Amino acid sequence: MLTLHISHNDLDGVGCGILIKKFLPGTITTAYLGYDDLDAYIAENIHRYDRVIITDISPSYGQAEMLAGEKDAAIIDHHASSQELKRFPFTVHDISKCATLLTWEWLKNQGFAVEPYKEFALCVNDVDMWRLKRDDSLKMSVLFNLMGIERFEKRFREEPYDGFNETESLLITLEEERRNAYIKKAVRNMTTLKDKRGLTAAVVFAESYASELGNRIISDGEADYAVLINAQQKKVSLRSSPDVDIRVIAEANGGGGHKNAAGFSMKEEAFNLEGILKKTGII
Ligand SMILES: [Mn+2]
Repeated sequence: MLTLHISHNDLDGVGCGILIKKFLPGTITTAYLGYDDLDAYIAENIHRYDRVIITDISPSYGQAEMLAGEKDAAIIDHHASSQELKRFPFTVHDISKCATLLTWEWLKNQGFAVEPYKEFALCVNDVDMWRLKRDDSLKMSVLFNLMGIERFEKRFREEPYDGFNETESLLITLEEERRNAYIKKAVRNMTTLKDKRGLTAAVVFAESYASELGNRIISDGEADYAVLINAQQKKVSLRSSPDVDIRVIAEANGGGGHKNAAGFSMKEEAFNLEGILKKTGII
């Protein structure tokens, strides 16, 4: 049986990949994708596989309908934007848990011996759902960003998570020090303003550590939400306090996410490079 596993290219998505590859029998090909690439990838690739499993990311309704008609399929997701896919019997959808934890439960329900991976799944859940009740979950995220998808996947397929080893701990410490210095500097250069809705927005330019920076700004309580602009990649990340819905801003700009954590790519006209060049007299 040839299985195509498609997952999101972040920690939670790769956590799903680790569990699926570790426990499901047969030949499994995993592709880690961003939200924008999914439908085209499915259309181009599924004819070569007997089964398709999609985790932490969801196809369009039409694409899911097509899968329901012709493939052995499973979709495991927790994003509110894919709620409507719940009506397909092969969909596991629960916004209260991360996709890695949902995948862990899905495998457990099928009788796979996933118990040694419970801590890993709970740790990913803690950081992906921004619970931050554990002191190792942000460190897990740091390690993921340092190692990259392939090395991280290999590491945790080979051995379940039972604390970090000495080398991992050192890497994490060095990275945390660098991150804290970066965040301090970014916050110092933050602009706080009132938006159209009368909410306080904190705007920061940041190429790195957007999630951590957003989280810091929100937990400091100085703004209702944070706008983190990555000028290099023309991406905007949004983080908000629990009672403020910033997904509406992301969706109005063609992006998506959750109520308190969302993002979008800036269109050319929104990122006014020409304006900057003109105002500086370069052109
Ligand atoms: Mn997720």
